[in-house]
Amino acid sequence: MIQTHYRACHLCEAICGLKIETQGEEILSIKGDPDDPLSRGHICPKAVALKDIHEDPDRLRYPVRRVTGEDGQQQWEQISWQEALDSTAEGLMRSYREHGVDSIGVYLGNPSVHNYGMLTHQNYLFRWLRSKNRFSATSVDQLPHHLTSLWLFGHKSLFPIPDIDRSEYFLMLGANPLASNGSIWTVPDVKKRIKDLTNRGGKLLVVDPRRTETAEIASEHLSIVPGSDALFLAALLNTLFEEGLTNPAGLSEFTTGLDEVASAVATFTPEHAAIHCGIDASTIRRIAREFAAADAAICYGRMGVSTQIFGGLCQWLIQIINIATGNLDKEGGSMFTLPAVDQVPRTGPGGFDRHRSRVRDLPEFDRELPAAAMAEEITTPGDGQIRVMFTGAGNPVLSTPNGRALDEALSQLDFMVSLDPYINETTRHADIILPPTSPLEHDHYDIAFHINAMRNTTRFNPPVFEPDADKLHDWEIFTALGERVAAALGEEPKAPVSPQEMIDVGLQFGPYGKDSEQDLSLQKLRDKPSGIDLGELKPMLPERLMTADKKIHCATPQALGDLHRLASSFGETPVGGLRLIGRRHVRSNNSWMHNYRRLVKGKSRDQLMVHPDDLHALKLKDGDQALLRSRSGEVTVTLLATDSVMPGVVSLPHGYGHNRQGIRMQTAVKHAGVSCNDVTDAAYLDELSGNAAVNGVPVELAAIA
Ligand SMILES: Nc1nc2c(c(=O)[nH]1)N[C@H]1C(S)=C(S)[C@@H](COP(=O)(O)OP(=O)(O)OC[C@H]3O[C@@H](n4cnc5c(=O)[nH]c(N)nc54)[C@H](O)[C@@H]3O)O[C@H]1N2
Ligand SMILES: Nc1nc2c(c(=O)[nH]1)N[C@H]1C(S)=C(S)[C@@H](COP(=O)(O)OP(=O)(O)OC[C@H]3O[C@@H](n4cnc5c(=O)[nH]c(N)nc54)[C@H](O)[C@@H]3O)O[C@H]1N2
Ligand code: SF4
Ligand SMILES: [Mo]
Repeated sequence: MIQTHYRACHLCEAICGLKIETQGEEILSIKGDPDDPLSRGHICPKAVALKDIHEDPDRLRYPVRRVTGEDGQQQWEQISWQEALDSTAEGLMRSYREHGVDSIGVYLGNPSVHNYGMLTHQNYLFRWLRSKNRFSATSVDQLPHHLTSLWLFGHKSLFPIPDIDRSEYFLMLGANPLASNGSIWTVPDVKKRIKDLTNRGGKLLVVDPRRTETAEIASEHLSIVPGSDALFLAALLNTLFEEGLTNPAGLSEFTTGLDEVASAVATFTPEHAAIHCGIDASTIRRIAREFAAADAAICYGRMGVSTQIFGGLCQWLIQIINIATGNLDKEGGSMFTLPAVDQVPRTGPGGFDRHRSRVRDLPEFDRELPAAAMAEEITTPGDGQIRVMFTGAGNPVLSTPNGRALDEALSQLDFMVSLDPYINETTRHADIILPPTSPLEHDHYDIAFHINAMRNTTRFNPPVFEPDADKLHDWEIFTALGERVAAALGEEPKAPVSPQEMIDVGLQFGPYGKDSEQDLSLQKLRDKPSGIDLGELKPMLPERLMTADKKIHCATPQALGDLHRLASSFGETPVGGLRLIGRRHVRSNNSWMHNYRRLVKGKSRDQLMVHPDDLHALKLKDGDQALLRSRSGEVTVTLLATDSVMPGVVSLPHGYGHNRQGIRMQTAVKHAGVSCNDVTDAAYLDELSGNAAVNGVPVELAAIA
């Protein structure tokens, strides 16, 4: 019998609705669900990979333990769940007892945010292990967004979301939604939405060192020197104040500090920015005027402006521009969501710099230290040294700066455990790997991404396949480990409640719950598997603010202080040199989607893009192999000549580098590429936030001798 299942895709932030047909254990087809009120039938090529993930013979079905065979080679032996969980708890507790709780390091990666059971249940374990040495992909990613939201709006998750469908002018920096499908901006079908914007006479202006897929369909593209965006943004703001173009309108009633910001940016002239950005002063002034003149405008920036040396300042300046022009909380501007399961009032606002890393004195955010500090915290002896690692849904060897150093550091640990379905660059160092059920074997609710969505909707989906009795979900693994650790500590474990029960409570007591017309509950969502529309975003300030006095205080001391660092970093002459940036491709996803034949087929996509003028100057040519080196490392790359990158800029995607010993991902190994993070530098980061600067890294390119 053919069955139809409805399911949201969990692979990226667009959370597209899918219609999946199955017969018995077989997946017959995966298509877009036209009835999903958010994605309206849109999907990208990655959706079909859900079948490949589910069926992948390399995906672990049972826990494994690393052993040394008679030939001296590393091997993996299958063990029972009982043994795997007991040994894991023992390994963690041994270090806890002998060296204290901070000897346990934790790294959680990106898919943990796309898998709601991991979000709801990680604390079943970590509430017993309150180590200072916690890390996640946040600090190689969106940390500056959290900080800006905490400082300006009082909560780390109150993100202003571009209301593209009602906008007139969109200034986009360092984002390529045509490849990424949007980030901190859940916007399925973004290409059509951009086309609709320009067709109705609106404008999209993309600021990016590369003429990306998004730049190609934009109204205008401006190349910018990597790492100089904060100067550009400060100059925009300078012009807005200088020319009397600011108008916070209704926001004025609950906003303070814009005058202080105006004086702080008074020296950041367009002429000064032009020296470093590669965008002339008159263009900067024109953009400021266009932005101010538009009825509704959006300033938005993503990875390219977050993961660079002024990431924190860039994100803060972006929101100040939205506020100063009255485009925050306005239809067609940047707005706040009201999700059905609303984390904002239920979770802590987040905190910053309450403790620092032991070796380099880097600030924590939300009880996590910068991932760039992980390797040194493992290798530097002393009190609080990490001796044991727990990784979950992460591959930091490929995804964090100077991954080589981390790769080596992980091999020095006393014990390591990974909650992960694959033996990859990171998990190959584990003593035990705990593989969860396949994504299609568990239910799904998006806790994280509805808060970033350009429309309020909600959907819950039951599993497509029932897992065998001897499989565990990620959340069950956390619960089972938590029970064991609690027992070892002589504590009473928390009684397990399933993720779906938590969602049911969240829905019923949320903004569309019992006390509202919608009266949402899990049952209501089950009855509408394509999701329920909760309407377009609405103005919600000042009520939605989580600041103590319900005001936005623009004169953030940390950001104003960082303007001094900005000024002193850029003098009167251009910095020069070659800069490395990253890129994404729609058929790939971070480090873990190269094992699916349908996604990797076709031309290779891991070359280093170089401008023909730079190639000529270096006496290199398209297709050559060359050495790409930085202060921290060197890789051999294949060159791709293209004028889509500006001169002085080279681009290499991250997430490759599968040619290491002991990886069990047959297809990925055949499309190995090199890891961009073997060249990025753990010491090169945004001093304000601690976020890694994986973009704009100073590099050299040389012929192979
Ligand atoms: N140079 C450079 N570096 C970057 C970036 C960049 O642009 N340039 N981007 C950064 C960004 S934005 C991010 S988010 C990070 C990503 O960095 P990470 O989160 O560290 O890495 P991923 O590649 O997402 O690896 C995901 C891991 O989770 C596993 N996994 C997949 N699904 C599940 C699941 O359901 N449960 C469990 N338990 N495991 C699962 C996979 O097997 C894989 O091991 O990389 C960052 N690094
Ligand atoms: N297909 C696919 N989709 C994905 C992912 C993926 O790996 N593949 N990863 C997902 C994740 S985890 C995330 S966080 C999002 C990221 O989503 P996006 O941020 O939209 O994606 P990126 O392609 O990293 O875009 C960053 C852009 O910044 C530019 N850039 C680099 N340096 C600078 C700079 O100094 N200034 C400016 N102005 N621009 C700069 C780059 O050229 C690039 O075009 O994508 C998500 N979606
Ligand atoms: S854009 Fe592609 S990967 Fe992202 S949610 Fe939609 S179908 Fe999945
Ligand atoms: Mo990310």
